[in-house]
Amino acid sequence: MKKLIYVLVAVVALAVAFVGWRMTMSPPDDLDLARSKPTQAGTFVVAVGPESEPLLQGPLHSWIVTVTTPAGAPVDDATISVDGGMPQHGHGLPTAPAVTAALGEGRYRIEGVRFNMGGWWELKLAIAAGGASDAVTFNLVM
Ligand SMILES: [Cu+2]
Repeated sequence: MKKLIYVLVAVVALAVAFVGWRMTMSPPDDLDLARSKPTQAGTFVVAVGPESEPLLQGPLHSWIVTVTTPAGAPVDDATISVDGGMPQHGHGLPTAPAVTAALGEGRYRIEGVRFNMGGWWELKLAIAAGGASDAVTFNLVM
């Protein structure tokens, strides 16, 4: 019985140490922080940016997403869904951001974005337009 308790204590201690270690991990040195890039299959080119700077940790903010074809033509009929999280912490976004307006010229406003802690965040966009769908992931370090 005592042995079992020792084992349990050791397992809990290891789990706590692992979580602590993950929380304090720094992002990879070669992390791609580009705010504009082609989607995974090259269907679209996407640019993202907060609607207002500075980007603060804590409050809700809006982002502007600009979608174009590889040739640079704006894509105005896109359906965009937003996902993301912190790869090193194993959790998703604290909110459920969504597109609230198509602004024309391939621009869309995403509202409800919040980064509630420091570290490496991923913002993942799934984009469908004109019968094609593709996805892109942006990295951010808060
Ligand atoms: Cu986190």
